Amino acid sequence: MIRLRRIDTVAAAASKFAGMLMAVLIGLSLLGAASYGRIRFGKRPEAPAAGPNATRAQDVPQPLGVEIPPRVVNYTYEVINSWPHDPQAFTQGLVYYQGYLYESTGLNGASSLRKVDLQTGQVLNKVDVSSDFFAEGLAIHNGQAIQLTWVTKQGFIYDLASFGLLRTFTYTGEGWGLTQDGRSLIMSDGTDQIRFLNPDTFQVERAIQVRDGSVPVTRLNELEYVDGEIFANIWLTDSIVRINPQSGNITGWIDLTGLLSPEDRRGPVDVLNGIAYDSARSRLFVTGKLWPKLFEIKLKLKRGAAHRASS
Ligand SMILES: [Ca+2]
Repeated sequence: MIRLRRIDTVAAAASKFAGMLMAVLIGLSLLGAASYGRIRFGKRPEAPAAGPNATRAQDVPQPLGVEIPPRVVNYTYEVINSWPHDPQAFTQGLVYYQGYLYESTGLNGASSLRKVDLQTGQVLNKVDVSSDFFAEGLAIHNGQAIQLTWVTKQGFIYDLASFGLLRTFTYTGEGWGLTQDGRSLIMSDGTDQIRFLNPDTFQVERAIQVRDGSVPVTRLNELEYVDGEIFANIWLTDSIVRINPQSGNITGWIDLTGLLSPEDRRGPVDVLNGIAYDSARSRLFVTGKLWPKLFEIKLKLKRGAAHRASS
């Protein structure tokens, strides 16, 4: 009995010790969890300012150091209107401004700046660019038309009303697309980079690298600033991407496959290129190089598998 009691006592002591140990362990683990939680959630990076379609799972705890990419929305289109477009115009820049289209056309010997009537496609004013240059992107800023050239690192500034050449400017790299956000000129150069230039000095203020998730997206061509986002044609594709101008993140892919009908492709048409936006009436215009038509389109959500730059 004594032996049994002793065993009971030892068992009771062991049980008591185990209970205390458990309490200590639980306490330590609670402290650890609280500390870990502060590191894990307290240092979660803030989401950058994003476009209307970029959302982040703000309320869902994310693993330490892992950025959740913005949601990329896929769009198709609906044609609202179509109008004639000069099939000789190798469109490299397109702008809608105060009731008219302005267009920059490329190719050495065929480059020009044009003022175009939207509904008839009639060229109302035109100035030819020297055959030494292959004209590219076009933006209108402060009553002036600003035109890039492809590989000659020289841009032209025209008076918008007279099309008189006011001056030239230079830049580094290639010139592809050009638009403006009211403050800066926004320029693509065929890479995944978009540069923001001071419109008076043409100095680079900042640059963004365009990414679909973590995948760089290159060949960004004609540009348009649309309600706080940058739209860009991807050269050699039927796609336009929507880009967050702060982060460079792609927020949407617009698939324009089939926009130009087989009948309209009888001539020597080239690729989709040319985006213009009528901000007053929220009208989005698109065309292509040597396309016989220009379209007003409306974006529609696309069902099905997500398009990623890596696919
Ligand atoms: Ca444009």
